This record gives sequence, C-alpha cells and structure tokens, in this order.
Amino acid sequence: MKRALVTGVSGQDGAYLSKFLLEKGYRVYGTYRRLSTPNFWRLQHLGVFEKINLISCDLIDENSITEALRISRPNEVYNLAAQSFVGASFEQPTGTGMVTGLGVTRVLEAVRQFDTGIRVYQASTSELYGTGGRSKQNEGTPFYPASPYAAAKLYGHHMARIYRDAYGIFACNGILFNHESPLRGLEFVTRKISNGVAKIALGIEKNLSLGNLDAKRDWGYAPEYVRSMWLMLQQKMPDDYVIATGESHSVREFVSEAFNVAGLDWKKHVKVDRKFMRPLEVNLLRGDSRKAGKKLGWKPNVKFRELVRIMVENDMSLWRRWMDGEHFPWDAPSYPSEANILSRNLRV
Ligand code: NAP
Ligand code: F7E
Repeated sequence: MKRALVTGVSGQDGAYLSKFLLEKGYRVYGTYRRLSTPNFWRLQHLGVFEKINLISCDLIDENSITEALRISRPNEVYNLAAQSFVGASFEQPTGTGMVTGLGVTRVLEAVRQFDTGIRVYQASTSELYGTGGRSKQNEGTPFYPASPYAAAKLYGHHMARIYRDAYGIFACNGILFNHESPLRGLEFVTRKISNGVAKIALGIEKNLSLGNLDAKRDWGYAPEYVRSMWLMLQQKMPDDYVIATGESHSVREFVSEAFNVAGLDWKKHVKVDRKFMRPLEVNLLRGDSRKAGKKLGWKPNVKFRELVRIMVENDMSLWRRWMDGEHFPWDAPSYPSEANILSRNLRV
C-alpha cells in the first residue's frame, strides 16, 4: 500500500486531496498544528477524518517535520501547508516568509536527509506572476510577485527546483491558479461572496462589503485540481505544471453571478470598503494549462458559472439546515464578523 504525507491536511486542498488519495487506496498521513481550538471540520465534513493518521507538525519546527517523515515513511509528500492568505501576508510579512517560504526548505531538507527517493509535490501558485501583466500565463511566463505571500512562494518554488537539480529529488511545482469550493476559507473572496449571498437571501444579513471588484482571476474547482497534484507525482520525470481553466472573470462578475443564483440584485446589497483593498494588487490572472493537458491528461470540467452555482447553493443549503436547528461540522456560524478587524490599508 502506498503511503502519502499531506502537510496542511486541515485546509481546503488537504481535505480534498486526502479523500482522493484514500479512494486511490493510499494510507494517508496528515500534519496538523496545535491550535487552541481544533480545526478538522473539513475532514469531518467529507467523512474522512477517522481514516487519516494525524501527526502534529509545524513548518516552523524542522524537528516536527523530520518526525512526521519518520512516523509516516511516505512514498509521496504533498507540501500544502502555508500561510496562504495574500491579504494577511501584508500584515505578517516575516511570519509568512518563515512558513510559506522557509517551510518549503525545511520539508525538502528533511526529505533529503531522510530518503531522497520520496516524491515531493510543492504547492506553487499563480500569484508568482503578480503584476507581470501578460494576458495568459504558462510555465515560461516570467514571475513578478506582488505580495509577501507571492515572494515567499517564489522562494519555495525555486528551492523545489534546486533540490530536484542538485540532489535528484523528484520534486514538482504545481503552479495552481485559484481554485475554490464549499470548503474554501471564509476570508477568500469567492466563499466570502457565496456565504454572504446565502445569508442575505435567508434574511440573516443585509449587505456584503468587499474590496477591489475589478480584479480578475482564473477560478477553478478545487476537487479537480487536487487530482493534478497526484498526477504530477506519477510521471516518469519531475516537472512543473500550470493548472488553470483558461478563463478569467472579475470579482464583480462573480458577485453578479452569485446574487443571480439567489435571484437577487447585487447592486442593492454590495458595498465597497477600502479596508478590503490590498497595498498592491494583482489585476489579472489567466492560466494556460496546455502542458498539463498534454502530459498529464488533466483538464478542468467545472467552469465559472457552475462553480459559482455550486458554492452559493451549498452555502444556502447549510444555512437553511442551521436555521432548522441542525448542527454539523461547518465553519460559517462561528466565523467572526470582519467589521472590527483593523486594516493596515487604513492605518498607513
Ligand atoms: P488553506 O485552506 O489556507 O490551508 C493551509 C493549510 O496550511 C492549513 O491546513 C493550515 O493549518 C496549514 N498551516 C498554516 N500554517 C502552518 C504552519 N506554520 N505549519 C503547518 N501547517 C500550517 O490553503 P489551501 O487553499 O488548501 O491551499 C493549499 C496550498 O496551496 C497552500 O500552500 C496555498 O498557498 C497553495 N495554493 C492555493 C491555491 C488556491 O487557490 N487554493 C492556489 C495556489 C496555491 P490550520 O488549519 O491549522 O490553519
Ligand atoms: O482574492 C479581491 C482581492 O483572497 C482574490 C489564495 O488561495 O489564490 C488565492 O489568493 C481577489 C483579489 O485570493 C475582496 O483583492 C475583492 O484581487 O480570494 P482572494 P487571492 O489573493 O487570489 C492564489 C492562487 C493563492 O495562491 C492564494 O493562496 O479578490 N477582493 N474584495 C477581495 N479579496 C478578499 N479576500 N476579500 C474581499 O473582500
């Protein structure tokens, strides 16, 4: 039986990937970090929590990474753990560098010392392209990161390549464009919108405050994207791949489509608040994943409108169940309002 170690198993991708690997017959080990309140709702929501072997590990702490390798003795490591929120990286630039950047080196170095035969997936990102400004980005497009998050990820991206070239480690960078789902964190714009629309439609809230409505993203469906991570590690040779839908839509289009799903007019409910704007913005991302199509046989099926519908309908159904008094593993009811969060944008 193949063994996989997934760092960041409590996150969106960690949960979907674990489910995918379990279905493939893997023994799955997942790292989690100690928090004052446990955060396993996604794994419980997908019904896989009991099937995953959990190992306490923080990417800040290299000993805990070595120990995770020793306990799991994996064939494959999926390094998904990161401080992954771009907005927060402006608030915590050094912390983000230590986890999202240096954390990658700690994982690679632990693999080098423990067993160079382990295959490593590194969660790279379309944010590397930053403000580079090409209309469609592929593996050859230059990187020009525009946030502490993206700069940390660029460092991790190069370290994965360096460990591949220097030590022959089978390390792949998946340059994944934005991918979303009902399990997306509530601070990311798509889920913030789908959750906000559901609450407005059911009379729980009246308005939704957002930042830059003009930014454009290439949004795909997370359960499809985790399959690409596995495919990369099944190839003969390690390589880097762009994973994307090839379509780009603005935040405004997402908002409009989401309110449409609920039969509402977004202009009556959406307010723009500078607090949610970033000190530096990535205006346009649109990926060209033809290489992944050709070499991995990967292609996206869920496109923009279906993605919006899946997310809004899911949040509406969960809020309805909650209003009927049902309790189940889910993040939204205990998520704090963002009203009293002070933004660095407004402080400087
Ligand atoms: P996510 O939901 O934010 O999950 C991040 C995971 O990392 C969580 O399990 C989190 O644990 C863990 N983590 C955070 N800090 C850690 C630390 N110091 N030590 C150990 N674990 C830590 O992110 P995601 O959307 O699943 O994304 C997975 C990966 O892909 C991330 O590396 C992200 O940067 C990258 N990526 C995401 C996208 C996207 O659109 N989703 C696109 C490209 C790349 P807690 O639950 O305890 O917070
Ligand atoms: O923002 C704009 C915001 O936070 C998308 C991460 O998974 O994908 C994600 O990073 C856009 C930005 O995702 C609000 O300014 C407007 O232009 O949902 P987001 P992101 O920054 O693209 C990449 C690929 C990753 O690698 C990251 O880990 O939406 N926007 N108004 C807003 N964004 C947020 N969060 N909240 C707003 O109110």
